[in-house]
Amino acid sequence: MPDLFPEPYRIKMVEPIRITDRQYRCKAIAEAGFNTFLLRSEDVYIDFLTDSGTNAMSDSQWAGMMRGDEAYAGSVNFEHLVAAVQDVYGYRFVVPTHQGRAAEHIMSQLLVKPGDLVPGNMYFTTTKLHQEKAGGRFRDVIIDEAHDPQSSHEFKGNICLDKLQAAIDEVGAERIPYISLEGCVNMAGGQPFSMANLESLRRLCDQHGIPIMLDATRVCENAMFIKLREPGFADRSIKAIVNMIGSLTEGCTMSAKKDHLVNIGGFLAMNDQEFHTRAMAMVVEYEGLHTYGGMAGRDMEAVARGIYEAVQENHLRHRLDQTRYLGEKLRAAGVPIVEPIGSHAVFLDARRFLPHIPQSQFPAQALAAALYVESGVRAMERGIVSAGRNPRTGEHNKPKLELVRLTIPRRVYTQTHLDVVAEAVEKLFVRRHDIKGLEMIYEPRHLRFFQARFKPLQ
Ligand code: P61
Repeated sequence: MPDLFPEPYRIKMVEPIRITDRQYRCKAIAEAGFNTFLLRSEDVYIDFLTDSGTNAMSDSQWAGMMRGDEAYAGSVNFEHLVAAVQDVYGYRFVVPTHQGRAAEHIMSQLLVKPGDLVPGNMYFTTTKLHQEKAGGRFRDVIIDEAHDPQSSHEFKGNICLDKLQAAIDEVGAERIPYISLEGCVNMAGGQPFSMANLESLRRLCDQHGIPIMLDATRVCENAMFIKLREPGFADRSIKAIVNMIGSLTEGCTMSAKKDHLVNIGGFLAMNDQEFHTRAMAMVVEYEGLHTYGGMAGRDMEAVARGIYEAVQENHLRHRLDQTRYLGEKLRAAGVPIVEPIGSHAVFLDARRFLPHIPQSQFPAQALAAALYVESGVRAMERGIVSAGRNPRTGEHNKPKLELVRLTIPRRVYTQTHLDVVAEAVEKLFVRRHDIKGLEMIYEPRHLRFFQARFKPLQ
């Protein structure tokens, strides 16, 4: 195992977790309709469902919580939040929201018109839903390598400029309200874009007058990959790289529950004054006053402090090394994973893990359920269930990637926990032929993966 960057923190408070037996877990997963989102947290041993809101806050963030100014209007914590965003990201205006999808909602309603096309580097579930609800269509313009789990391209989050140019030629620049650019593309396996790609994208967008809106949810992790992999960035600070990304984009949506190391929070940021004025008018309808959005003062303080912790290089080195450690263990055991190992999670390739289960029988869903029964480890489906249906034809979207995400919360689990997860997956891989497909017996209309229910096929 190559050198690992150790934890740049020590543990001050612990939270007990419970180990259950297989019989108990068989019952629990059946009650949950074979959907790991429907399990009770108390029935989970190691929770790798998500890195969203599951991070451990620092002593400084907790201390900041005690400095919450809960005034309805003009909270000082809002000022701290705005100052931190301006300093690190460089955007002029900030509209606070309770989490990322609320920012996506406001942005989509204000910028996307019926019939518009929104190109992006692979879809994210909530982002695409809000674009569609505003009457737009999403077009995936990520490079082809991103759809190949075995391609080891170092910047699989890159946008293919030829695909984007083709979209512009097809519908005209005036029908493209913005480009949706995500850092460490979640659905592709936590894969970064390169600065060179962003600079070329900027040039193309400038030719056509199209803004770039960043999904900054995991952009600090993206910046660390740029520092590690892209020539010319080794000596730059993460803050400087994030600031450069900010300077090449017109604004962002942010789910602070990831890189910013909090349990709840988000924002929309932009440079355009008119967009800001309209977003402020809308946030009061859906979230709360424009100086708190959907957050308490204390939560804004935790985000403001988290913004600075998120760009600490030692934090990010350890973070990416934890993920790499788990991925390399699995790879060494012959378990099929998405290459290269990404930022926030190791993704199992369910197509190669369970070649006997066709995509119509939800192999990744079945794999996540089986892993829970095997070990009490909770993971998340990221395949055909997550991809939902085409809103026009009603057909299942059939993504090339059929994955199970083993997501690592920040500053929460130890290396031994990672070993336990690796061993559980390895054991399951040995007896993978026993795993059966599933049938969907309840399907919500939108974001179905959260609440869908399944039963095993015989
Ligand atoms: C996650 F299964 N992510 O990864 P909100 N953009 C990006 C995200 O990763 C993201 C949001 C916007 C989650 C939570 C989640 O299909 C799912 O603060 C790149 O969660 O509203 C959220 O930010 C939305 C899990 C969301 C899902 C949607 O686990």
